Amino acid sequence: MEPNSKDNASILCLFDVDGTLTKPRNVISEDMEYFLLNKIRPLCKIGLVGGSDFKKISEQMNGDDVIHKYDYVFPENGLVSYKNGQEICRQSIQKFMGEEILQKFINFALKYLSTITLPVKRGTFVEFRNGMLNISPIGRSCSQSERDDFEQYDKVHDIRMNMIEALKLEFPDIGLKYSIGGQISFDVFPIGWDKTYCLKHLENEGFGEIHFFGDKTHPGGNDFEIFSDSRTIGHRVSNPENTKEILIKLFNL
Ligand code: M1P
Repeated sequence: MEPNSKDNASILCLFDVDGTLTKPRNVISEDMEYFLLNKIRPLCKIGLVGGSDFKKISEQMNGDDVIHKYDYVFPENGLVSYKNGQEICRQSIQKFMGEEILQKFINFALKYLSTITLPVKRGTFVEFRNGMLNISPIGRSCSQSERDDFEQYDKVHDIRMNMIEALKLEFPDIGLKYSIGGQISFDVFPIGWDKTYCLKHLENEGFGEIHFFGDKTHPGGNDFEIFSDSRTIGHRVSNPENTKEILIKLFNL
């Protein structure tokens, strides 16, 4: 497998962060960072697109200078976007939904959560981000082991899927989409504000090929839309080591 474009400068390799470049919730390994910045960046443009906000992405990618290490950085699916170290755009969910509907939605979510009992519950059940709400039945302030346990519990009891169904039923026509991307929560955002949103910022950048690498590429996963979008060449990865292997084959390294 080799990129089809003759000119590597017109290739963008765009990476999901969590599970693709880093182990879930971990910092990128020294080896992986060295490989990307020293072996891949000289060959093509490189970018990141994550569901998390900038703070979390920069923590996972070794600090705020991530915006200088990568040509493009798209936190929150690209609702916040950086190109060549500069912020170029910022979108917000409150602008899209309006305060009244936003509050009805948050109130319903909190009411629903107040009716379910889990093995443990902690705090921060609704996290408000620029471009999405992140809802966590256990609460985002849980410990790593509580987080791991919830993920297993959810696989058996479908806590997140059931809550999403209840939200869909209550708010059938407000243009929202739901995505389970991580271990303890799900994201809620306007339709079209999935990872394909970041492709808007790349339309006039002259790329011949945009290779996307992600681990949650199955239907319902938060990489699915961009992975299957006709504007990208999608690569399904199982972990950071697998991402590296695919890049080695792709560029004949
Ligand atoms: O990047 C994947 C997901 O990572 C986190 O999910 P969780 O805390 O449930 O493991 C969140 O930042 C989520 O928004 C994001 O989609």
